[in-house]
Amino acid sequence: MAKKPTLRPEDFTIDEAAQEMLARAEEMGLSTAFTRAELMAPCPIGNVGMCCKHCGMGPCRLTKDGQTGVCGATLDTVQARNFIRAIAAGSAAHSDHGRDMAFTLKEVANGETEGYVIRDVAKLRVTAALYDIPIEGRSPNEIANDLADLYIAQFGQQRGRVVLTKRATAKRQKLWEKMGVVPRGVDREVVEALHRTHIGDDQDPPHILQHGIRTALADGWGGSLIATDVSDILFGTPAPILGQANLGVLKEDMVNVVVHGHEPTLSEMIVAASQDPEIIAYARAAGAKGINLAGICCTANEILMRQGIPAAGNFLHQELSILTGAVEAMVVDVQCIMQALVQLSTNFHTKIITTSPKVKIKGATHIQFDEHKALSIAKEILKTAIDNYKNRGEIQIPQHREDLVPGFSHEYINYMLGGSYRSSFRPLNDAIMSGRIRGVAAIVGCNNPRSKQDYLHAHVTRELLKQDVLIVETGCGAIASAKLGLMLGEAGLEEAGPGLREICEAIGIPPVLHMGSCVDNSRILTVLTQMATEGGLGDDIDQIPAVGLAPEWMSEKALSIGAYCVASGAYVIFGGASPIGGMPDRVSDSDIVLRYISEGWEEQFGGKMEFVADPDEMIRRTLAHIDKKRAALGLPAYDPDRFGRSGDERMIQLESLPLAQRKAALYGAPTE
Ligand code: NFS
Repeated sequence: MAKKPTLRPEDFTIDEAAQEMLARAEEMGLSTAFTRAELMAPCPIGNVGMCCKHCGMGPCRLTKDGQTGVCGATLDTVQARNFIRAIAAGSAAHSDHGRDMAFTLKEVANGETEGYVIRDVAKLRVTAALYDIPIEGRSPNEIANDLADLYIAQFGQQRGRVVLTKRATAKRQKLWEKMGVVPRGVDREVVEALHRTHIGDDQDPPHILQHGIRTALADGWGGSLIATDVSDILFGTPAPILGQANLGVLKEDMVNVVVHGHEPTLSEMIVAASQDPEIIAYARAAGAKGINLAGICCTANEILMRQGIPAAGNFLHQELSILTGAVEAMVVDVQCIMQALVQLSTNFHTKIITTSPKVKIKGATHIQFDEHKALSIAKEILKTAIDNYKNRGEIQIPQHREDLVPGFSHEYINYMLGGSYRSSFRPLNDAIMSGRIRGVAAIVGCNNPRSKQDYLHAHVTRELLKQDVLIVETGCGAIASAKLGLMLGEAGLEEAGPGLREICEAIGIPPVLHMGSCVDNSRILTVLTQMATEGGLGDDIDQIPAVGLAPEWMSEKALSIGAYCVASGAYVIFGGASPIGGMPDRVSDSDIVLRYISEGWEEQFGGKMEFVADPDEMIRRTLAHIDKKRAALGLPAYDPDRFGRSGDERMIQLESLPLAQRKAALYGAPTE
């Protein structure tokens, strides 16, 4: 008899909306990633990187001391190969997204597209000037044409260096040159990673891993940064805007269209089409009040931070949104899209519409997106969704949603700290130097049904907030905090330590800053670089009291992000199992690679990568690292009692006291 899931919805997720939908799935006898994960134990050998399946002589499972593959490959070679193949796939995914954006910019500049314009001319000019592209007296289209050519060239470039790497600190660039890891061209590094890991090639683990760094740098300081730059230029650099998150954003009386995936070229056009009077009239004629758009995964982040379009949820919410029965169409492009959506949708009226020339799913409706006819295609997609409204069956929309303020691009953070004329990172650096802010943590990455949805994100975020750590977030981690209400000033502030709270109140920001999608981890690199160049926190990223965490990671993109952050000088902690963890208790030396990417990489790059399953241990290591970096900079040790006595919270407490006591508390006991 087939095994049945035994876990309850509350074991699978901390999100009440998700629990409600999982209960509905159970009632209807439908499987989800949550139940499939329970029933499918991961292969214990592949799970820890001890299986080589790169040629037809295997797969070789190396589970005994000294055992090698048929070709003689040792366990550390196999693990290093597996690891950099994952980095290469992640780097390829981000970078291909960046490439698509660069081509769209070129087509927009040439007037070949339908519906797009260059919305952020200021960012276009600033970005072009970084590469000495002439800007004075030239039209935005002329500048954009040159910038697009330069960016497109970075992918196929064979020699030299990816030009965006010059945006790192001077010290970091020199280190990369010394270590031989400056990426030459984005595609070249990914191809070389595949070549080197083919049977009979690179068989020296540190040498293999060094190329993993180079491939990841081609992502972080190449493909991803290009994706962020061009998205901002075409669709606007994000600034704070009010938004909402969770399944409760779906509307009972409207045509619900969920956009899911990654590239804003599609989702932005669907936003534009949904506001077209012709489409609104079409929806009304179908008996709905209008069209309601919502996002899933990083596409959600893209349109949330630029347009305030609500996020229906993060990665594990994709199936749950269909389970509401209220989604007329789920429109997908690339990455993080579960094949299970199509099968699940057959139990409802929901249409799964694929749009990318790169992604089709058996059984889905394919309406191929093309930038040249973007608006027309977006309208066609919406009409397909509207036509489907009449087919709705019984719906159940969980009434859970939270407000948030996303949109903290590095440009906005710079501006908010000093205004238009004095914009700088000085106040942030000062707050860290004084100890009001203990340090910074970037909490990013996916959901993974192998751990309770959002629990690790939430726990780590909340505990670090209490310790006066300023949090920046992207990707599905950001949506987790958004659903918990941590990204709205007052709500989030209640959870922040006193010093952090004081700073957030003074500047008027939430203590958890939403910085965008996963490719926008490039924004975090930019912020850290600006902090390093501002002065007072050393002269490179590895000196800043900052840590990156991906508590619920699952995608290869996350590994690429982790590797480029390490190469940029950051300490990166992944939650859950290590893909190269080995079985150190059974097979000696099966953790050589794991130790190398921690101790070895730290020696070389000042950053290190670790996999830590226990969330409290993640927090402990984060704080220890931050304090170590503070001490190395000669900053005062963090003291939670020193600050937080001038913030709003303090004033509210004092208001309840009689005047004399209030004065004494504020100014000290009067001296006679
Ligand atoms: Ni990042 Fe975005 Fe989410 Fe993970 Fe997937 S959506 S690119 S990979 S699951 S954070």
